[in-house]
Amino acid sequence: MTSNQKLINWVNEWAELCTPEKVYWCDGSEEENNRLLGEMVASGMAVKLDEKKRPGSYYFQSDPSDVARVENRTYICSAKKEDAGPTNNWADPVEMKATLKGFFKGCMKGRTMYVIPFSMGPLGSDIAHIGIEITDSPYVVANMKIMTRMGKAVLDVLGNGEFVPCIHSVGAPLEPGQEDVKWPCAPIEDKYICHFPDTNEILSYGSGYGGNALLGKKCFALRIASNMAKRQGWLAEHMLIMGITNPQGVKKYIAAAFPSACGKTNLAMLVPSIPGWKVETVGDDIAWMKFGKDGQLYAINPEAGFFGVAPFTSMDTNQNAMLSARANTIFTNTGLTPDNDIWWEGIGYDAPEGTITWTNEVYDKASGKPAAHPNARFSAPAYQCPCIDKDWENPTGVPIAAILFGGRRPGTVPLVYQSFDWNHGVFMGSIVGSEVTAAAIGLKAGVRRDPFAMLPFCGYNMGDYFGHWVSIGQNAPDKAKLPKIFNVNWFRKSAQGKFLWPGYGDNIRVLQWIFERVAGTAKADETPIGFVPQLGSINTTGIESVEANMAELLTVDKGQWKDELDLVREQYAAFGTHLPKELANQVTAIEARFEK
Ligand code: SAT
Ligand code: MN
Repeated sequence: MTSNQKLINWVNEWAELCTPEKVYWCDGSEEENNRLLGEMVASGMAVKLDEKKRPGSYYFQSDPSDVARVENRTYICSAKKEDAGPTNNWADPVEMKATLKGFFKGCMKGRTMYVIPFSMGPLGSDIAHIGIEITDSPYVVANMKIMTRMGKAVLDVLGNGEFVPCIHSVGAPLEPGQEDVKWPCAPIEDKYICHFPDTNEILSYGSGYGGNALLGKKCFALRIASNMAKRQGWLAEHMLIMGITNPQGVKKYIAAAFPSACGKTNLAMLVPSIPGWKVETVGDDIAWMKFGKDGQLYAINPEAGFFGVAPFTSMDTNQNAMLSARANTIFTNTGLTPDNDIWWEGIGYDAPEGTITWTNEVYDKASGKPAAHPNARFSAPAYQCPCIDKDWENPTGVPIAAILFGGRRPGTVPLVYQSFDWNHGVFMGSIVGSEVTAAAIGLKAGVRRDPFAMLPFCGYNMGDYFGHWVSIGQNAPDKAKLPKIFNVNWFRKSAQGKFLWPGYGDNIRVLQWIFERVAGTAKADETPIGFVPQLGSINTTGIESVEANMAELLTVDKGQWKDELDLVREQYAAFGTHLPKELANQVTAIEARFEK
């Protein structure tokens, strides 16, 4: 299927080490997809869902130990430890390769080695990149078919060019006669998710779960791509991309980064609550951004599908996600109904009698055990999204007018504010975080910082990453055309602990203010932390009861910000000499503005 000798040699080398029963090159066809899914149904790995209710869709239950990304088993293997920085696990690349070769030796015994050529981004786009994933998991093949552009067409575009080598095994060789399990994987202490930024390689062993196994996503499109982007002067970000059209038909695109559990997928597919406004989705998770010839920053969504959290997704909370998953979708670790459909907590109706849980037991609400694992997922093709943007596959990308950051902050942070300039915006990205209660993750209560929502995904020293963002602003071909930067906070609470802002579809009102700031029309007050909406400048028509909350939603409190900046100093101290002075300066500048 290819004459790329480097690729052929590489596949042969790994086949020799992993000793699969056979090697199969994926062509990406429908026929192939149906055949593999059919084989998985026959072997008991998958359940075919009801063809009328959920056409072309399949259900999987993972091993109970293999349900999420494993951050403590995830490594950045740069030559120098310092280049991984204080926020990543580091391992020596030579030692780690030797360890992994031990694990990979014979690891595909009794299984097929699939070779998956895939493109992150529209085929042939200047912003796109090609990877080849080797895997022994047909589940990975079926998911890569949804989440990326994959198959023969990618090899044609690749020709004799360069690719990012991605090697994956579930780490469960089969001895002759040994019966396979439903979800093969290795025990936690044998799982390794390793990135070699100096050679752009990815080696993943022991897990079949999404972010650990679909190597195009977090491993390539964020951890390796962030390294490539730093070297080449572009941005690989954990951001949604959406188009917003106002009632006059003017359209602007924004990119936005949020830590998990802030409703990023919901925002990307928002149904506006005010008439005349329209939201369209380019991507819900990752943005690759490069300057175009016209000096604007353009973004593509490197993915081709949504790998969304199922629980609490419903026709009320996110109808566009529900409709995206109406067919041709893979569901993992949800509940399964007796009539072969899926069910999960918060889907909007009660579980039918006889629903099976993700651990394959009969669901009993009274037991307190959920039907769906909290991290149960749907893998749905993006083209099925009713609000998919017409330019979502445009190889040029879409021009980004604004960048948003946000987190869950019950106090301190106003509903929305705008940075004074690029570096101040980089500062805002660097202090992104969500408040956690002590109970939530067993840590001290406080703000869990997640800079740029990239904490588990930045493939190099986070301090240098901040510096890269500063340099993007410095080296912009036309500084006037840089996106404007904002921070939003849908989660501010009153002294009584009540949310002050309704959220969901009403978030369009905040997006309207942002849209109009970019257009130069919305009114703002200059505060020490940035431009905050003037009272009355956020559209509250139809939600008049919220007007009484607006002053509190927009408050910038000197005492709270003193505490915030103390915490930022603590956070910044970890980066030592890698912290750009431009960011340290922001802290003193804000303090000075408060004293004026
Ligand atoms: O867990 S995944 O990396 O597959 C998805 C996510 O974290 O957003
Ligand atoms: Mn994500």
